[in-house]
Amino acid sequence: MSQKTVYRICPLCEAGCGLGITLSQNEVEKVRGDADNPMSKGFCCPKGIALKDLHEDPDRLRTPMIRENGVFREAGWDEALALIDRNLARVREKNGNDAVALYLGNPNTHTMAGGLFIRPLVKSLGTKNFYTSSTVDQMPKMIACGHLYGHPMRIPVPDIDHTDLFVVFGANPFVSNGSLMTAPDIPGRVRSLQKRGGKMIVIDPAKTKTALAADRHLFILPGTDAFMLLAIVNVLFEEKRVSPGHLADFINDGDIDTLEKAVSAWTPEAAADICLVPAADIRELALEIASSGKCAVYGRMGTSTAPHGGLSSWLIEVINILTGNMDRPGGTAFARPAHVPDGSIPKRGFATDRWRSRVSGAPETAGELPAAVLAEEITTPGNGQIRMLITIAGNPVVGAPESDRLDEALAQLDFMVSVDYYINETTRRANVILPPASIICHGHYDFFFHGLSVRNYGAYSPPVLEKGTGEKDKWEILAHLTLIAKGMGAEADPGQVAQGILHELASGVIKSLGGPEKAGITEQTLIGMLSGKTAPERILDFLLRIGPYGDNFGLNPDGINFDKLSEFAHGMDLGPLQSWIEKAIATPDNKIHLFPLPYQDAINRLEVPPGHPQSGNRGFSLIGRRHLRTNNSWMHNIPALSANNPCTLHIHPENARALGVGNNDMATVTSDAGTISVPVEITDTIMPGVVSLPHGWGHDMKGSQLRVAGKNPGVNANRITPAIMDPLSATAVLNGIPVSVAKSG
Ligand SMILES: Nc1nc2c(c(=O)[nH]1)N[C@H]1C(S)=C(S)[C@@H](COP(=O)(O)OP(=O)(O)OC[C@H]3O[C@@H](n4cnc5c(=O)[nH]c(N)nc54)[C@H](O)[C@@H]3O)O[C@H]1N2
Ligand SMILES: Nc1nc2c(c(=O)[nH]1)N[C@H]1C(S)=C(S)[C@@H](COP(=O)(O)OP(=O)(O)OC[C@H]3O[C@@H](n4cnc5c(=O)[nH]c(N)nc54)[C@H](O)[C@@H]3O)O[C@H]1N2
Ligand code: SF4
Ligand SMILES: [Mo]
Repeated sequence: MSQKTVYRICPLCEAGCGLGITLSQNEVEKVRGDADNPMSKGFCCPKGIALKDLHEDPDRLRTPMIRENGVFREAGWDEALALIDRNLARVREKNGNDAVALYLGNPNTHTMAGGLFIRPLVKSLGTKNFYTSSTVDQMPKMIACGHLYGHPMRIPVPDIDHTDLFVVFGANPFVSNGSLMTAPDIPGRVRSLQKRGGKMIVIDPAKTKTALAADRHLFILPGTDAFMLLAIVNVLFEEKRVSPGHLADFINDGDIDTLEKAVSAWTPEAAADICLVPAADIRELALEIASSGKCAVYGRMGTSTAPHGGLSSWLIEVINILTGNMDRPGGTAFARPAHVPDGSIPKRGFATDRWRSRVSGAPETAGELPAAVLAEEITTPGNGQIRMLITIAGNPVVGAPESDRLDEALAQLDFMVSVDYYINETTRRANVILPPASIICHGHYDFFFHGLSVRNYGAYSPPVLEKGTGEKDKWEILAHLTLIAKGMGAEADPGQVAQGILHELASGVIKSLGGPEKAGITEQTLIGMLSGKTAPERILDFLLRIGPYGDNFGLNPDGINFDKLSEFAHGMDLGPLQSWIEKAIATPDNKIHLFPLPYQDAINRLEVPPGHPQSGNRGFSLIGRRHLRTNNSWMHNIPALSANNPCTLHIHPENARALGVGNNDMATVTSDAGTISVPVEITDTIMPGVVSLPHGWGHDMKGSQLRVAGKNPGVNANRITPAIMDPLSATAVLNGIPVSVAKSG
């Protein structure tokens, strides 16, 4: 039998490992790590291997589904799209554009369709009710970077391959494989760091796999990182170790003085009481950061989706800036991906709170309203109430706070559409589900994660297999929805949306050259020069050609384009991270806005969080936990990934003894939002007074059609997550939640 191996980037998580996929006829034989991929060098994880199982999963939808009288039936695309068209028009006519909400989940960032075709859809829906998983995730970092550097996606990445000191606050990249840091094989990269004499220090309320591999691990009480980070800044000033180096030209002196005053009260001693990190350890860490030639301070979920997440995410940047480590090889730096032309980010100035949510007045951030208010916006009557919801690659019933309330809210909608592979906890509420073709039948280019890569890198992966007859690519589905939202009907050709994107790009180029006469070229000629079979490929070709390494439509013959990139089956290494702030900075005045007003106010208002003993919490502080074989909520239908269900409550032996609970006993965990029951797992890897639960479980909801996941459902942690937000970023607080724990009766 004829066998061949094709190469592609894994689209499941931010690491973007190279995979070799062996095909025989039209079947996937096996998946393994691609040893020739310059970024991942053969590394991959069990989820990447499971791409075969995802592709073959009998529960994965192959045709649109329509729900009638509570039961789903298969439908054709024409019927499904026409039904959406009629209902969208009906709801908008009666209730206005804001009555239609859009929720985008995490996997959108892992598809070309998500990178290219979401923007036109959002524009054509014209609704203020735009939600994404960013507000249960990295929004605090986006907002901090928006203020500091001018754009929410100008996020510096730790140069883990060249740093001497890697300081990790609230992240577990040995398990998550890294986030806002595309670096396949973190364990290998950390080993190299240690081999060259460098160190990793981890600050986390749990002794995670990452913490176990670290040179030092400091336990910290959940939700108190902002206090410790303020103390680090305080020490930098006190010990005269503020030394921004080349960044000094980009910072106003006044900002540094104001900052020095603002942190003056936050000595390590003051912070130690709150964080339970000894003052000497905080001081030592601050001095190590200052003394290490090349240091990268990094923070993820534990610093963003925790109390004061906005402040912590900003303070991490501040420390990297004050020590001159930002925009420096070996410190943190902006990646320079091949598809983002230098200077293409408009220097408009950054602001949040440009509008507010209708019911509780939560601020807009980066054009979005927070996922934590979605439920109340659906259930609260009045002008602007959400009556229809479109979810795309999202499972907010599991991923967002107060899940029970959100689930009940979805049941009250007039109409709901989901673009998804499965009938799961969220999509079971949809009237129509539109499934994209299998994950390996799409071409792949990481529009988001090449911009967060620890090395500049580009890879295009063509579809591994042709999509099945009658299946649609994700971009086509999004384009159909866009045209429907534009009032052009269910039958309009999705290619029009792609043409629109290409024309917009071409007209931008011609405008930058002083108009068609001066440029001596038309939009049509530029578009006519493009390669690529599919619309996403042609748009990618355009972006690559005008990008920083591009062939500039032939003006730079050595540069790259889609055809050249495609020749590199394992992707193209574009070199290590560089210092290039002069070009990368996106603020209107080309300065780093070090200490924006909202952060000044936040420091003035700073209070010990509700989950803290000093706030009167006599119970526990609940945090989250990820496991290697999970990917948020959506891969538990793969037997190889869900056999050992890790959905247990981690609790310290001392606490377990006091409560009289043993391993595998059921415990009830109660917060302001509700109560759940979950098996206990006693471990001294968790700090006393803290308990942890993984999220993404709870697959036993009536109507879900996940046969494997349903057998081993676990419990949905967000049933007890209250809808509380960090005020700076409107991001949900998922860690540091006050709970009581008791042995189940
Ligand atoms: N296997 C697997 N990989 C994944 C995912 C998955 O579900 N499974 N999800 C992907 C996604 S969408 C994302 S966003 C990334 C997330 O990537 P990470 O942020 O690296 O992953 P987490 O496991 O959430 O790590 C957060 C850490 O913060 C700690 N923590 C909790 N509260 C606090 C606190 O208040 N302070 C401090 N300092 N630490 C705290 C937790 O103990 C935990 O170790 O992972 C991605 N990769
Ligand atoms: N308590 C707690 N809650 C959390 C977190 C936590 O740490 N603790 N983490 C948060 C984080 S970081 C995130 S990112 C969110 C994730 O929350 P969401 O992004 O809302 O949901 P996921 O669980 O990632 O589910 C993704 C959905 O997309 C579908 N899907 C997968 N691939 C594709 C595709 O290519 N196209 C389409 N159309 N659909 C696809 C899947 O079937 C699934 O229904 O959860 C958040 N919730
Ligand atoms: S680490 Fe992430 S990108 Fe790599 S194989 Fe696993 S899921 Fe895929
Ligand atoms: Mo995430």
